[in-house]
Amino acid sequence: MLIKRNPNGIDLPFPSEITPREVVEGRRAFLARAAATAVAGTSLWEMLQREALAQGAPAQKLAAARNAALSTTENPTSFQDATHYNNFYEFGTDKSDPAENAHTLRTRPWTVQIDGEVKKPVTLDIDRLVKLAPLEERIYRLRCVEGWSMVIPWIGYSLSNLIKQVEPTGNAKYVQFISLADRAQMPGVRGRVIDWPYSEGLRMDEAMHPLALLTVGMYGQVLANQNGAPVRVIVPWKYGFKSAKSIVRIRFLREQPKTSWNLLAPEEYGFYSNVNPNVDHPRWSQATERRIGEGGLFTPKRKTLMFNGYNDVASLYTGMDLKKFF
Ligand SMILES: Nc1nc2c(c(=O)[nH]1)N[C@H]1C(S)=C(S)[C@@H](COP(=O)(O)O)O[C@H]1N2
Ligand SMILES: [Mo]
Repeated sequence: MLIKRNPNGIDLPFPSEITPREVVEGRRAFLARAAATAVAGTSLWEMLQREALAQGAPAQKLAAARNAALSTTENPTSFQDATHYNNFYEFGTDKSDPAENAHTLRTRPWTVQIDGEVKKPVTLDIDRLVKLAPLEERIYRLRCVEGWSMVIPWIGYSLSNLIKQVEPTGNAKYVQFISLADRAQMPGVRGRVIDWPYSEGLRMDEAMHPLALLTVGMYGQVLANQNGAPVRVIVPWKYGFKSAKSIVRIRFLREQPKTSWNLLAPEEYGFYSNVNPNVDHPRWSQATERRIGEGGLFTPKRKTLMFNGYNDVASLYTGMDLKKFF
């Protein structure tokens, strides 16, 4: 079994580089889970194997130059929070489910099929996709429609780099992102929460905006499985659910694609879903947000900013009624 070297020969961090605090917290969590599953009848051997897969194997480092111009100077959320408070329904609906279950996701081999209204359709191997353009680190705010936010140092390149390579035809008006939906690897897909596969989409000009990030890493490493490995999009001016994880297909379309949350509750989740403090969700306000990791229940909430603070994108929507096209 490979422990310190991956097949590409890139050096991996040694266990000694893991901070004692993480080790202590990890061990405490492990013991708690061990106690819980011992009751459920799982053998200790099985537990240890699962644990090794989940966190024992050190993550592969990924080098990227910081794009300061496109990065917020706010303090990043801790790696622990960013990898243990997740929405990834393919692995369960609780915030802690993805961290616990996503170790079964196999991210190699992996291909992304790119087709539809393009002159050069291609099925790209993930290792080629990663090298298509220079990787950048961008520290973005991520605002979930549920009312919380994080600040995450993502690694990737502008999605426009990939789009230009496949040469969209004049008919390409929308881009659809389709996530993996494999019952064998994803326990959540065995349930009917969503009409799988998870699907999201952008208008072509939104997808071409430099801020739209094709994302392959975070915190100087490859993406954690629970954050959408091996490749996802990050669209920082939109609610988090627009940023599809573990993408296997990108389609260029004439018509607006059907998207998962919009199909499930069209009056609650619009196709655009730009972060907008002036348009409330039918069941709650969107005016404020809670920054994950920031104090407790009594810490005042932050004001949510129009377009999540990414005012550059406003020109994409001139003349549009953003209350109607929410
Ligand atoms: N395939 C897929 N992508 C998804 C989701 C999901 O359930 N499945 N959840 C979305 C939601 S609601 C949010 S807020 C972000 C969370 O990303 P993070 O866990 O990396 O912070 O992923 C989005 N992408
Ligand atoms: Mo979300």
